[in-house]
Amino acid sequence: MKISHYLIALSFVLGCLTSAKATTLDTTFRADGNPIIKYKYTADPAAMVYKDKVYLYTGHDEAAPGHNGYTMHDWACFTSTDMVNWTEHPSPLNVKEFKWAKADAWASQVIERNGKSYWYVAVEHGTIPGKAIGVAVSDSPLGPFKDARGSALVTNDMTKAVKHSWDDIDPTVIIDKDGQAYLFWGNGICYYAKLKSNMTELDGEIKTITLPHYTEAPWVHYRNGWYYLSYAYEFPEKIAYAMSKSINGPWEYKGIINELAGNSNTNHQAIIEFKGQWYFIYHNGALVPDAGSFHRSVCIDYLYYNKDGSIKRVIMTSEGVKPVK
Ligand code: FUB
Repeated sequence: MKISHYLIALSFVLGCLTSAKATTLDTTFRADGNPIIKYKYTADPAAMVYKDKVYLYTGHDEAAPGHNGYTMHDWACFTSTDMVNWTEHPSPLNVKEFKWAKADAWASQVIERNGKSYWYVAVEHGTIPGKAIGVAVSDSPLGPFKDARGSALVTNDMTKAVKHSWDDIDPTVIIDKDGQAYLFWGNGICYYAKLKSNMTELDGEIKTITLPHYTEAPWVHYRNGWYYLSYAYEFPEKIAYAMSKSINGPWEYKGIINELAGNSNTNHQAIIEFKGQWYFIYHNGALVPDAGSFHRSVCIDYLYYNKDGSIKRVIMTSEGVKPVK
């Protein structure tokens, strides 16, 4: 091992020790390119812009070195006003908050409505075999978040489109211009359903969307009259997308926007606009010492559109993005 590798590993260990403080204190850092967080493993980014600030929520990969599987217990929250200087806040949510769940703090998304923040999560259900979707609520996007229902919002016995038990993962929520909220989710098939205005109950039937080579990780965003549904494509995952003039479709497949993320089977994107610039936030497996599919790290690069509204292919970079004013 080269001396530089020792130094990187040492800084990671020191970073982990420092980040232990992050459970009770805010920790500030400046992202030095990608991955943006270098002192712990972060995955499944979801981001929200709220009151001139970006809130970045991530999962937390804690698998033992060499372990071939996810070990994820809590979620993390970071904020920034320029996409480069970040503050990590004390973890606002742990899978233990959901008494009906038994494990697995998988992918999630937070959205704000009427001054409350709603955090949709995928976890393993304690009594209904399979993954499930829960929702937590808080008066602040920094938490603390409390289980909003005391039960799962979606369980595996409610969805029958595919046979495996982990199809109810990767929730993403959008509130349409008319105020109607929609939940999209799914592994192997993309499900969606309306949410009641209380944001904690489904409103009507669960529908499916057929998308080429759909794996998981749907993310829906809106720009200039178009709805965009991006998702993880094939496995190992690239990110592809479809466009529609209506949130209810039909969705037209438009192609791949991100190639395989380095050293990770998954890629899991979030797409936001902040201060006039669009960002593609994803994870790769680039951070030593244990980099890989179960030790992932969040990265940020720019996202650009063509004149017709289609999305240009993302260029993943080591340098990342520059501070935005
Ligand atoms: O982090 C666990 C799972 O890996 C997520 O739910 C998927 O999107 C993939 O990133």
